[in-house]
Amino acid sequence: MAQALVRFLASQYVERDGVEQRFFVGCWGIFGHGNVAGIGEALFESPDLLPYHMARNEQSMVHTAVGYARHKDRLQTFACTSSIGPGATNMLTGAALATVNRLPVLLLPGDVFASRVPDPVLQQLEVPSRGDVTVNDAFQSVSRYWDRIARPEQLIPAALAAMRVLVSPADTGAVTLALPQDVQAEAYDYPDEFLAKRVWHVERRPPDPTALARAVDAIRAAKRPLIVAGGGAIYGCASDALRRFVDETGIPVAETQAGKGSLPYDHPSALGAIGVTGTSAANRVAKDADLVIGIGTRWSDFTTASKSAFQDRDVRFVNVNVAELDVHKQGAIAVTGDARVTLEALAGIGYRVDGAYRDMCARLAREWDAEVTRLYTLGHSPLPAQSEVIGALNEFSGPTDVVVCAAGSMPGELHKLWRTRDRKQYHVEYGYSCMGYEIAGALGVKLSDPAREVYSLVGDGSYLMLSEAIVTSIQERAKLVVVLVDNHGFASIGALSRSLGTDGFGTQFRESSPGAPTPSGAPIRARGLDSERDPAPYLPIDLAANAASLGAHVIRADGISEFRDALAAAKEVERTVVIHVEVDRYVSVPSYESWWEVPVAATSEAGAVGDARKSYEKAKQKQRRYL
Ligand SMILES: Cc1ncc(C[n+]2csc(CCOP(=O)(O)OP(=O)(O)O)c2C)c(N)n1
Ligand SMILES: [Mg+2]
Repeated sequence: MAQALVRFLASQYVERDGVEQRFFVGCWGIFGHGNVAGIGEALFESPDLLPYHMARNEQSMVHTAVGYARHKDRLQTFACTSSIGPGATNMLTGAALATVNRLPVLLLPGDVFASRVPDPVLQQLEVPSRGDVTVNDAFQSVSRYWDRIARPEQLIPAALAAMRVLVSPADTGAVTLALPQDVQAEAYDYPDEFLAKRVWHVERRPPDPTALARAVDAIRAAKRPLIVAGGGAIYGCASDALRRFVDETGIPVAETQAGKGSLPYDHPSALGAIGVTGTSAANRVAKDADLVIGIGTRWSDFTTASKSAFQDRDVRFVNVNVAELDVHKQGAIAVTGDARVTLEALAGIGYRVDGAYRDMCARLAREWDAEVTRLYTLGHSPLPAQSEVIGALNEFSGPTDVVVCAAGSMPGELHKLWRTRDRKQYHVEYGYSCMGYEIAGALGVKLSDPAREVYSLVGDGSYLMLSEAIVTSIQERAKLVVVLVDNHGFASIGALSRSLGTDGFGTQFRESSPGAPTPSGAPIRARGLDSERDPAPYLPIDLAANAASLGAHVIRADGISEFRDALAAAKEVERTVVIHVEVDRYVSVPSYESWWEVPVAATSEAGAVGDARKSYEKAKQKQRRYL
């Protein structure tokens, strides 16, 4: 059965806009008893069908596959094979990330024996009340399609269903086919038609004319329209159509994390990031907009500033989206369709915003750009601010170089500050904002587009969580430039905690053991207390040495000028480089007229929590339902 599966996967092609390509470019894996003899034998026997890539962590290999798929606009991906038990469940986080971000990946966890003869097999979960449950059932909630192949012939409908979902722009995400280890090794006479080349045509679904007409009426009636471009605008390659539409109509454009890069940052209609991590320009325009046109966005709470971004009493929404799940959000006029085709259909509607509105948007965009320059050049000392690291990298990197990030304080700062010049330049995974995606995901980007320099921006916390992909990048000869921004802990959550009255509790990498004396002899007052008065020293972590031990070329940069030199030096190195730079954890980019709902304790002994609760209750009054 596994041999047939490998042949089937190698025979699947996608076609969009006349370009045909293989859908699966290879298979990542880590072997154990649950897959070594089945899928392992099939991959060993036919290396040309589906090239095998060895990973070191199952979560990480799914991130790599997903990073690849995102950079390829969802038209190509990898399969991922794991053993049973821990190897399988290690992929759960990767599966959730793929599904939340609507990115295709095929997961093939090994499973317990369908025969049940050797039960309980090594690593088998036993459920007293159910004979048919294994740990792989946990994938059901994080997969867009899930099946278990208990008989070899079941592979035929399951593999076809898997493909239907993986190539669907509306339904894609993680697909899981759990493969009982005995069934993998069984023989079955699969029909030739099942294994023959099959081309999946990815449609560009046009909008329904009556739905489009409703949208046009709403646009024509708008005085202060705003477009919010999301991931669908990028995956649908809608940038040119978007540019033509806004050149014609003068409608300003704000971008979500996944949609950043839809327009170059200096386009006259570009207002930059929107929402909690938005720019002053976009957030001010959002506040008064009377019509908001979402193009391929799923309206996360960050995009809507927890439903407080759009304050006009009568604001209405138009949603252009391939997914019905998204198209009806915000009580919108729903236009189900491909972003590019729909924008093209909106051309020539004879609408233009008035000059005063356009001038105001242009002024706000100029003011924002000046703020970016200020934050790029703060000159903070003795340690630089993170915004200066972002600025130096932005100015150094070429327009098609890619920046990859996922969690911590950097995604928000990048969303605000990164001057994007190419639609595939900005790769911040913020649907799941998963610590540990940064290096593994960057590896996927590099493999998908080796000509681009790929910069992985990773915090020290994320680095500690998952950095073994450095080893895999060296194995794959896929050079990454990892910018390791060290601030001795979870600066983002520390700042959030301070704003909620809990003093950064538990967010610094310091020695802590309540009551025990520190090496300096002073007692520690509280576990993980984040305060400059805290006597506990930072833990003696040398992440640069760690990176060197994994085989990376390491450069330690002390300050921004050395960081610039390091970037130049890194360009000349052929293998993965890690640039270690320390920043001041207390200097962060402020938020611009936005809010995010994080619930604050209604009762607390700590006075600061009470104050935070009052602010929280006040801010909540601005929340809208947009029904
Ligand atoms: C897997 C995972 N666990 C927890 C979180 C919650 N979280 C978000 S940011 C963060 C700290 C990240 O630390 P670091 O990478 O050093 O970045 P910094 O906040 O210092 O910029 C945590 C714990 C998360 N996003 N992902
Ligand atoms: Mg940190």
